[in-house]
Amino acid sequence: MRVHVVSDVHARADALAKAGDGADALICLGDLVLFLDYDEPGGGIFADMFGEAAAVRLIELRTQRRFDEAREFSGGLWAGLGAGTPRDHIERAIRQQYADLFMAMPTPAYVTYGNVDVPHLYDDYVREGITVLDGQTTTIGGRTFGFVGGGLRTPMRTPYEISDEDYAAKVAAVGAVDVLCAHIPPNLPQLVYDVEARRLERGSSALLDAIRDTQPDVVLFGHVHNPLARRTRIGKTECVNVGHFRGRGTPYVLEW
Ligand SMILES: [Mn+2]
Repeated sequence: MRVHVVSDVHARADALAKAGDGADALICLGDLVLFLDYDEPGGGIFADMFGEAAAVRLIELRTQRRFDEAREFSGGLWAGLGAGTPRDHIERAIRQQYADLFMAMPTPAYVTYGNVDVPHLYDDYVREGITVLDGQTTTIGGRTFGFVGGGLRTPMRTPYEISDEDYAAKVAAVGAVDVLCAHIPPNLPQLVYDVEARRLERGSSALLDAIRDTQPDVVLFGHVHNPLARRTRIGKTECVNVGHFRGRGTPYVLEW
């Protein structure tokens, strides 16, 4: 059995279309949408709407952790759009990305949400052969897989951030599995520190506790685009950041 795993696709529909070549199934750990492109500020929904210079400015403010100023800056731009609410503008752009990505996605695919995803929009684009799982399990090639989507609260206020309590409830709902899949890493410093952004992203302590308690064979996640460590071991459990698919364009391979 060979499964290809991607995360942080961020609108790479071209590479996503080929990500299942040679695999029995595809797993996607979320972050399909590209809102702000930290690597190429001219890309993404924000730059499409307000231009590259505005995107550079917003990235600068966020990188300097000036989150209140960042919100004030982007709020002013949204207000200047005039007719229609900002929500309408951004939802149209996100819908276009989901339409392209779910069309390109190889099947069978098992998908969970990232912190920049908008779960309530999925129903309009998910098609035959694509299964969306969040706080749920499934069996792939005789092994049980658990999926925990979304991120935890941050000052960035990305669309799918939930409370630590709600996140822990999803981890508990998944329970003991062979392979545990999440968007964010277990909360270990070497897994949550981004060496490019030079900051700690949010990892989950509930995931970490569950790994220690239930010892899955493998834990797969993404979210941290340039982690200090790509993998680590917790007891007998191999923990792997499957990589920033937008940047790499190739999937992580899991075989058994
Ligand atoms: Mn991401």
